[in-house]
Amino acid sequence: MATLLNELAARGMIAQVSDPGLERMLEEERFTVYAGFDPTARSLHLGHMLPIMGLAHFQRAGHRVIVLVGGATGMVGDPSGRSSERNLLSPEQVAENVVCVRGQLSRFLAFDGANPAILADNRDWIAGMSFIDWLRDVGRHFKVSQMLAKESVRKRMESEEGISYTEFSYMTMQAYDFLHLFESHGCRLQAGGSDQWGNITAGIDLVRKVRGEAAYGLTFPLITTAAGEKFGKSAGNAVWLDPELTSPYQLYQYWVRTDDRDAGKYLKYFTFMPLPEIEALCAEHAKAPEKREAQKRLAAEFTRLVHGEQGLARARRATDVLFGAEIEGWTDAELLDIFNDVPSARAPGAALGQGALLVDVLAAAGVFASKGAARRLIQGKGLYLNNRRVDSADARLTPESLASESIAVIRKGRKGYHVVRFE
Ligand code: YSA
Repeated sequence: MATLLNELAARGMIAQVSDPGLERMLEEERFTVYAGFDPTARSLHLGHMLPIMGLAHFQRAGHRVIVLVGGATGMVGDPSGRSSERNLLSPEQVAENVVCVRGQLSRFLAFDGANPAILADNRDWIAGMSFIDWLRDVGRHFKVSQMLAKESVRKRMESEEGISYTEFSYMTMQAYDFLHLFESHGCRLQAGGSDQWGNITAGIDLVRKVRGEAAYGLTFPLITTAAGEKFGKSAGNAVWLDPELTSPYQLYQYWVRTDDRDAGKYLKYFTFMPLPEIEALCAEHAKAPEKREAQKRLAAEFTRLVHGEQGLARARRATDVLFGAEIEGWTDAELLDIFNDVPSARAPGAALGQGALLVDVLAAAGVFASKGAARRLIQGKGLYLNNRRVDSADARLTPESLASESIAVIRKGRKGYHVVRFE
């Protein structure tokens, strides 16, 4: 049997460990491990999923897991991995984000059963401390020279903008969290992306100084794409876990578009598929990459993990529509999501009840330059209404011509989609 760290390493999920003895200790003792997430937005994004998957592996191996949402640290802003100062969020914004992020985190780990995970908020132990107490009880354990040597601070000190005292102090808060969780829950291990190394080691040092005991750290690699683009971005926008911000269909499509060079890596990171199964799938994929089997499996596994079986079914049904499946029984919102980048036109809703000629309406709406052009396409068997071929140039619209509350989808030829909104 592979050890937990062996398995994580084989999945490419380990960047650094603070102590080579950690692998053996994790086999011999049950550890409590934590990772933190700052509520900087109302949703987590794909990058956050690597530490979450990491924690899930720990939980599956029988260790106790704490997920921390940074109600206090989110008020300050972590300088790690950032080249410029953050805009401070308002207390109301942070509080609102905490609620949303907590809800998301609670879905990926087991919070009941024999080994339940714990959800913590550092606001609970930091917000009540006075500034004077903080400087006397926490601050005095930190040497400024060591703080300045951390990469997160050093990089910013070298930049023109520098670093504010606020962000400079961030690491003391995260270090104090580790000490607090050590004392309250016997937590001896902190995990996070590799940008968190400085904050994690600050906590390890604090536990040693204050308690004279050993604590450990482990980081996951920060994900970058083979093409050198920022991971988890689609056309410059973050891919979110909140279905209101990134629909299940968009999420599914993000993974389907994964570069062949990244597919195997992401299957290891973002699914619980056993490694031999991933290797077999990748071997099959290499024989016929154009089928995108590895990407499709990745998209399916991940969409199911985040949005459940129903969300996956919706994403797949939406994908089928783009490949020509008949379009019926959708909502306007769903269709606008699927066809978000195709031209759209408006037509009068009355045309449906009056049985207007399709060619007249399409020409008036600007989908065709003229009625003649529409007719010619129908005669050439190239016009589709809701992905059903229009067989007659005399076809008329009816209320049944709609695919949702107010939308009909027109297709010219194989891929020329237009959305027509009847209002
Ligand atoms: C941690 C511990 C505390 O006691 C208090 C607060 C924190 C939060 C931490 N300082 C932080 O700011 N984390 S984060 O909200 O920016 O990201 C959450 C986790 O996702 C971090 O471990 C981060 O390294 C990881 N992450 C984000 N994007 C990533 C990624 N990991 C891998 N690849 C990416 N692209």
